[in-house]
Amino acid sequence: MILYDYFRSSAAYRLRIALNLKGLEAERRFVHLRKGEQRDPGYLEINPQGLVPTLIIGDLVLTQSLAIMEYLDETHPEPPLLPSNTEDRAWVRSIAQTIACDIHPIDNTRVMQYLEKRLQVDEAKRNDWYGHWIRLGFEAIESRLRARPKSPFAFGDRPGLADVCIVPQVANAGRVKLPMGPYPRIAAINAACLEHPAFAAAHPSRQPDAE
Ligand SMILES: N[C@@H](CCC(=O)N[C@@H](CS)C(=O)NCC(=O)O)C(=O)O
Repeated sequence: MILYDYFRSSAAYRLRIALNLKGLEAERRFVHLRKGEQRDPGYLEINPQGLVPTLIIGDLVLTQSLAIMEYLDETHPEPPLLPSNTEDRAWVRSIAQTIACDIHPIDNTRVMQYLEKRLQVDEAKRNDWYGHWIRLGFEAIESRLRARPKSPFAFGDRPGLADVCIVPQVANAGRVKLPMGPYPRIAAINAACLEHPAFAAAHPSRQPDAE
């Protein structure tokens, strides 16, 4: 199993956590996103979107962190990343997708670089943009978490797909010093997860390519 990774990539961070939760080890290949290595022809042959993560298992090339994590959950069911009940699975996926489909893509490296280089948006405005979309998503997630009984993790007593997406997104929020006060449930889940060894080992600062 080969993981194309970058320490600061929150999508790759999700997958690192999921692999750790499943007790799976991958050989790591690092793609330096700030140097533009994701657009090297060799990498584009592997992942034509020029994004990390990519997971290779034998002849199988897997892209898109949510799709990869669901694949891993089906092939390595223990411990499960999703609840057993259909309705609960839909709820957990909706939290994960709020982050992976609605917050993260608008704040992605290539979007931020487009704002900077093509549209000449200055750093303060770029940070405003970055924080704005996180706030909007976090408000919705906080409200959905509040509507459920309080639990250590997003859904129940063990971490799953929602937590795996929340923690890297909170790390991204920290990069623009977004105050977490308005999101006490998200902050508490993040704190609980950071104590968990699978999350701790996946932290960007603990990766071999960390700067
Ligand atoms: N939806 C994709 C997003 C992957 C993605 O956007 N990865 C970012 C890093 S977090 C990336 O490779 N960005 C490179 C770029 O924007 O040029 C997934 O969940 O895997």
